[in-house]
Amino acid sequence: MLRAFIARFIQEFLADPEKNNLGPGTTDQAWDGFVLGFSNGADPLYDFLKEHIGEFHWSPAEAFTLGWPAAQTAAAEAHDAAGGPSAAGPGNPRPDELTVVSWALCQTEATKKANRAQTRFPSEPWARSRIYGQKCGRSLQRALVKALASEGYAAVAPALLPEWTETESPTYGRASTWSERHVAYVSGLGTFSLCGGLITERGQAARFGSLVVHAAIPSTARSYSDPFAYCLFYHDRSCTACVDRCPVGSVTPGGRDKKACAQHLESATADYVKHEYGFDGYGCGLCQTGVPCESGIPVP
Ligand code: B12
Ligand code: SF4
Ligand code: SF4
Repeated sequence: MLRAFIARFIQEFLADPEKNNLGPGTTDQAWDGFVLGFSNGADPLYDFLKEHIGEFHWSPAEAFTLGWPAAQTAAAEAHDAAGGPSAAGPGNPRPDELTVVSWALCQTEATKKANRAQTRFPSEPWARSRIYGQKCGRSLQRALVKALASEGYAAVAPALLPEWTETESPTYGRASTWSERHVAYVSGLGTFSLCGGLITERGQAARFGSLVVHAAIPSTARSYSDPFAYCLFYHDRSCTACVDRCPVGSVTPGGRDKKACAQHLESATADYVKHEYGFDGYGCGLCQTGVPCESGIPVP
């Protein structure tokens, strides 16, 4: 029942042009639908992520406990306002009493088409989706936390916590305390790829969000065991399209140079976006558009 409530909530949120848009000066939609997955807070893969990425990566229980004071206040306010059920529960629930809700917001055909035509810098809609689409995604996270509180379920959006931070993984370099892609992977949404993006059933051209809710919701089945199952390069070496799309050589069959990507993204594209499109932003995503995994799973 809660699954359906969450899916309906996201659907209705995205159907509202006041919320789902590419920012000032346009009425274009930011996101064209979504893919949704669920995983249990006690899934052993969350322990694996601590070994794999670094001890700093939060388990769902750690993230929930960090956000609990604010979640409790929101739940109490929702209770007072609506007279509905109160989100009762301990501040330190058992991991198996928690569910991670993870979603991918899918780029529109117009944004993908515009980015396909680019060879060095992002198209305007893609750059807008990075800034204003992200704003929409964050509003969705906050609104869903509030809606769940009104239903009596305390929830926390880990990536929005003030404690969330980027840091360095001993093995993988630039990382963070809550990796939305890894959470999506655990929640059955898709697999990693040669260029690093997560490929979902709607492809790589997407942005991810998640929250941890104090409720037991059945997990989404992971239809893969190989973490790179949906990428053609790992499947049969038949594709390296993202290597060719990257304007700065960040993607190679031997691995990725995250620093080259970050340098291009955060410096060169920021200057370009300001100069060409007139707003403070950045973006790239050339490796996620004009490639076989852009809009679906390319592996037969
Ligand atoms: C730091 C960061 C960056 C850094 C580093 C990127 C990186 N690869 O980690 C920089 C600035 C370079 C960057 C660039 C971009 N980013 Co960024 N970024 C993040 C951020 C804030 C944190 C990522 C993180 O914690 N990574 C953790 C490390 C460990 O991840 P990793 O190195 O990729 O993990 C590898 C290993 O785990 C490995 N692996 C090996 N063996 C195994 C085995 C198992 C079992 C598993 C599970 C994994 C695994 O596979 C992974 C892929 O190679 C997230 C937001 C968030 N909170 O998650 C967005 C995020 C990853 N970025 C995103 C996007 C869209 C972009 C850009 C396209 C920029 C843009 N918007 O135009 C580019 C794409 C670059 C690329 N090729 O992936 C999206 C991802 C979309 C997608 N389809 O995957 C995210 C999730 C933001 C969002 N909210 O949607 N980003
Ligand atoms: S473009 Fe090809 S090699 Fe690159 S991630 Fe997509 S399927 Fe894999
Ligand atoms: S986001 Fe751009 S710079 Fe970064 S890996 Fe992809 S194509 Fe290369």
